Amino acid sequence: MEQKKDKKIKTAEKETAAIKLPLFTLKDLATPAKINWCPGCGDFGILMGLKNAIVELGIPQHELFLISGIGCSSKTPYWVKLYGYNGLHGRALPFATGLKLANHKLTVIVVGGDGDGYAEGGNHFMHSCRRNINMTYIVFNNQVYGLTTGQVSPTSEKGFRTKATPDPVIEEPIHPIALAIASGATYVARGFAGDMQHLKKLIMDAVSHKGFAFIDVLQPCITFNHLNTFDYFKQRVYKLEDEQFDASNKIKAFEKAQEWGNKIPIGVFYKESKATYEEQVPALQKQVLVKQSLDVKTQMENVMKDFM
Ligand SMILES: Cc1ncc(C[n+]2csc(CCOP(=O)(O)OP(=O)(O)O)c2C)c(N)n1
Ligand code: SF4
Repeated sequence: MEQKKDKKIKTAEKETAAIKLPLFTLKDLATPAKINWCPGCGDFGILMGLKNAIVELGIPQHELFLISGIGCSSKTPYWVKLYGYNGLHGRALPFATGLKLANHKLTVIVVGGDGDGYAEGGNHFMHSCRRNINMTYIVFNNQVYGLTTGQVSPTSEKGFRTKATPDPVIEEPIHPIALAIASGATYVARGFAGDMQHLKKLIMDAVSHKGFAFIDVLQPCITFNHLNTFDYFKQRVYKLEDEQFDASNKIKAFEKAQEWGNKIPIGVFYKESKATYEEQVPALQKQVLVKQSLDVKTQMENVMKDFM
């Protein structure tokens, strides 16, 4: 009788151990700051996708760092309880690079708008892709400058006009997916703010990827972009995984990246396994930089000797 009871207790203990409880819940990621995006903005879907992905990934909060530039989308770090930094317009990626070099064990997620990432920060985007720094970059692409009330951005479509930019755009937009592939990013995907579950999975996949992971997210700005709306995208988006797209083929990925119009693909365009930047920096192989002791005196003496 006693033996049977022991066996039952042990089985129950084993079952309890097998259930993987989340380290924290969505509630733990809440901050006291009030969200001031326009009600109905696409940014909300991305925020929920991001928070759900963070909970499901189960990376401890103190090992995660959320970095942004300036813009409506760049306010995201205020509303997710992690280490965070709301930086300068267009300069989120250089800050993230510095942080990764100082402590490459941190999981770094960078967020911001299409103006921030493809205009003011366009140069940094290209070089972060080719360096293959192990971080995730999520661009909230609403094809307009939201925070500054509706100027056109590098992804605004030809013919697009806003109250702030009444003359129609005469330039061709850039193709962020094609640009990222051509620049050497090792994970390139597109999500849609109106499909939170799909976006959550992309974010989890991107954060788990070793190397520079980039997700361009279609994010309707309901206040300043009356062309690329939720309905516009709902009628056009389809999932690459539904057509068994081969994301290991760079040429095919590049070809697919050109598709924009009546049909807009979302999902993973390209994925490749390659050494990261951090793995190739000799000084980082022993220990994270912040934990290495600095013999400042000897180093300064050596620098002075070089100049003498
Ligand atoms: C160096 C610099 N240039 C311009 C600005 C003004 N500015 C602030 S946010 C912004 C654009 C925001 O658009 P986007 O990055 O697309 O983000 P959204 O607001 O649409 O999320 C601009 C031009 C600035 N703060 N700093
Ligand atoms: S201006 Fe546009 S992007 Fe900014 S919060 Fe409002 S709807 Fe969102």
